Amino acid sequence: MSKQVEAKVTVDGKYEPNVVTFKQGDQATLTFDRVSESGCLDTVQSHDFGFQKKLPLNEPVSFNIPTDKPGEYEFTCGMNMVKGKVIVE
Ligand SMILES: [Cu+2]
Repeated sequence: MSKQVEAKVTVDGKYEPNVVTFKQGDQATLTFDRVSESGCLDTVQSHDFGFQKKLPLNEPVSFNIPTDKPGEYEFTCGMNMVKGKVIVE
């Protein structure tokens, strides 16, 4: 059985943490919680995972993260300025 795991990233002018790690095969959820207006982080996107979404203030938004392939996957703000990383190992 694969394990269900959730990683939470607080969005407060940056991503905290900006690196999250999942194990291959886990049922992984990545949740962003934007808690301040600071910065340009009202959109999160990932070309690697193929998502782009608005992050309403204080309303966590979750994504299912595929973990079938080990590697490093990037997510960024809407303008590719602030970056974070998902590691599947
Ligand atoms: Cu930005």
